[in-house]
Amino acid sequence: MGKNLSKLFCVFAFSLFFLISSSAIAVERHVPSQYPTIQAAIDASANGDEVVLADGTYIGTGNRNIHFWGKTITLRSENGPTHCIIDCQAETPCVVLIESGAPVIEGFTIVRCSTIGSSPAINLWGVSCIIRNCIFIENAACIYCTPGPDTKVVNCTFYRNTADVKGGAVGISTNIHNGGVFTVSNNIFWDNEPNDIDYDFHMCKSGFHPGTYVVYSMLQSNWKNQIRLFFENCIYGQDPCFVNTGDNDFHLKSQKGRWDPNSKTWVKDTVTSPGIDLGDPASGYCEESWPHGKRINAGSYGGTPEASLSVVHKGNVADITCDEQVAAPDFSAFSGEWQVLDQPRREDFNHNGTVDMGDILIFASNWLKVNIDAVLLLDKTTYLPGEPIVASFSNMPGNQFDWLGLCAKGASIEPYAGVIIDWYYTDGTQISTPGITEGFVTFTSVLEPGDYEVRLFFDNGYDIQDRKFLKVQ
Ligand SMILES: [Ca+2]
Ligand SMILES: [Ca+2]
Ligand SMILES: [Ca+2]
Repeated sequence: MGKNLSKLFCVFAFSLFFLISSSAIAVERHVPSQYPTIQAAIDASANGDEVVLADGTYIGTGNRNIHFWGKTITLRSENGPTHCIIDCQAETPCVVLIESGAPVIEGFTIVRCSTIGSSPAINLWGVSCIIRNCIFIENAACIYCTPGPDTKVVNCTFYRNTADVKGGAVGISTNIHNGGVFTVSNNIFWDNEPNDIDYDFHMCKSGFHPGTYVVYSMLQSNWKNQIRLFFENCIYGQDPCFVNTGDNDFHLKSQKGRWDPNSKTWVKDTVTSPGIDLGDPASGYCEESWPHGKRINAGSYGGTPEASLSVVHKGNVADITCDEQVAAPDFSAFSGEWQVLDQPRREDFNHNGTVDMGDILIFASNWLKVNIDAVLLLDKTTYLPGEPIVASFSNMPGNQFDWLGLCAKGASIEPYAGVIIDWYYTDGTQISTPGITEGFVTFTSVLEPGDYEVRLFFDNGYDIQDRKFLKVQ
């Protein structure tokens, strides 16, 4: 073997050893099958490990007042927050993260942590932590945070939490650490006392914190931006349409369907939550079941196969990899999911609760299709009453009866009688011309001040292909 070749071989062998050994380092530690408590599993963990909790309710010593000891690990549920509950029974804090490590906490329902005036459910001190897909219910303050360099609370639901002074759901301070950006995105806050999120200004005497950003979230109160606390692309005071708060079912209602964990089926509602497709456009939607609207939902199930279905038919149902074509990688992902389900799966295309022959047929009918979404744009987002609304469209299929409709924002998708205020075919008339794939129509209805949307449809159909919101004021 030549010198260079043997050197190359050594590099290859070393790389292979490193790959194998580094993949062997990360360990899944299961509670309660391998470790009796959450703390026992964390104590045994090294950086990179995952502590995975089976469905169940976790109470008592070792399952509250959990310390991460500065470890960068993931603490997650096996099957999402619906049946994985950490109940602190009004005792000391659930989770304490202090000063080091960059852990992830994912997929729990966290209830009854602490009493008013004591520690909150999760106490962060200068830690770059990600908390996602969690539900916080009836805690005495949920998250008290001195943000680390990059701290995120993503896709969580906060319901009926209470703090003694400020921030029933999330409180922020900067008293010790030089914090970084704290991002609170894609969340739903509802019925928290005395309010959803707030700054503890008494604690802001030292240190520097560039800001907390609350983005793409639903809040009950109409917040204004203030020093170090900024709200962007949020909606305020609108009912999130939870399925059943009395039964702790925080799935969002949808006329297209939402997962019912009791019957393990998809169920259709008479309303559609405004939290569906509300999340950050930069957040990944691809794990959501189709129709996902090509946008992540707000709340605890956003970005998961359990996310409630969108009314917007963007993308292709069989494009599991979300790369705009149905090809071998999609089949590879699909064939791995052939089974009866007790959890929703992206691959259950027809939403009947199993990945089966019906889904195979849907997959086959979409095989090798390349997707190009129809696109709708408005000339403005805010109009005066009576001001023309110009809606342009492109990538349309050119059917004779492709059409555009104007209606109230969030109006029912069925029945349509009385919902559509004004409509035109793509030729701008109510007579129609075939072969038009791009162009514009102008709505001239005099609208009362309020929130509206324009919807795009194919061939006299009622499935929304794209929509844009507008305000008249
Ligand atoms: Ca969605
Ligand atoms: Ca694909
Ligand atoms: Ca199916």
